[in-house]
Amino acid sequence: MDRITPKALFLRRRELLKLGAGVTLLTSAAARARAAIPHGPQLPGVKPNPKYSTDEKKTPFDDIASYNNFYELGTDKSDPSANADKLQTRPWQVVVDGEVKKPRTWKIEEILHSFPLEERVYRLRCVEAWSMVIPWNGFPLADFLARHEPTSRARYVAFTSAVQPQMPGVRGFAGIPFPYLEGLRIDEATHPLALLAVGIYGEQLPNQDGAPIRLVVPWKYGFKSGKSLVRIHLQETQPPTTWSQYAGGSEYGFYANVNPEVDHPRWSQARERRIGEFLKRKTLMFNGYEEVAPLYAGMDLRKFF
Ligand SMILES: Nc1nc2c(c(=O)[nH]1)N[C@H]1C(S)=C(S)[C@@H](COP(=O)(O)O)O[C@H]1N2
Ligand SMILES: [Mo]
Repeated sequence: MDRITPKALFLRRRELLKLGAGVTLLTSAAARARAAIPHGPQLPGVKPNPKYSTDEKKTPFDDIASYNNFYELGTDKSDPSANADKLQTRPWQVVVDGEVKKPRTWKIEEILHSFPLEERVYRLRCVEAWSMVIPWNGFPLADFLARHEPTSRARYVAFTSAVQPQMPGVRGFAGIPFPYLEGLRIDEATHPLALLAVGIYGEQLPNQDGAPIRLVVPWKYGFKSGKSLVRIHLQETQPPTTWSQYAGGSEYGFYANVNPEVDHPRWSQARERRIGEFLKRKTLMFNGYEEVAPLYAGMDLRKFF
């Protein structure tokens, strides 16, 4: 056996320290939480939709499930995953009502059995100027709405997220009121890109990503995509939405289309940081989903931001 001299020990300690420093550098907040991020059950029968694919590198599962905005579970990025068990996802019901010929209260299991699941890889651009590339599993919102036969008076769709008393964020003052409310115009809601997601990477949505069912509207800032939905209400008038009421409506508009030319009052929207990348990249108009442009023909996107 080697005799370990004080000198050798010293060198080995130095090596270990160097190694330690390197590991610390590589260990992002997400990576540190990595080991602790549990995976949900696999979703059966998910078919990739090649129309909504991309060559871009997908954001790893652990980043998608540990760097979140979900104020009901806390306002720090790591709060929603840390408090994920404070969202109770069963039993779960989704009420669809308002301007529809067939209102219905769905059990989440009924929804999961009634709509074929696709995989769609979408960019997600948060208004805070970070982005991810996420392989969602879900089905078009248009298909879901059609089941309820919207009336001719259905011009808007209002989305309500769950409020549960044990959620840590809904008790104190998180800066916004709850329930979290979002809304779309009916032509936005029925655009083929608008998705109801129930999973990522072929697995049931992690709670922190909006289980058991959430909206995904990839050409709009992430805050338009309400999580953990309990009600979808079709109506004639534009619904109030959580962030568009913030700061007297001066900060976030109802439309919230990704637009590199319209800055947030407190920061630029021209560039974004893709999670996992160091250098910023240019933000694309409509987050790169230019096919939605006809929805806004004739509208001043600076006024209707
Ligand atoms: N109910 C609810 N939905 C929400 C939020 C929220 O705080 N509460 N945050 C929004 C914001 S700002 C973003 S960027 C996305 C983040 O989704 P992700 O955590 O799955 O990436 O969820 C959106 N949906
Ligand atoms: Mo966001």
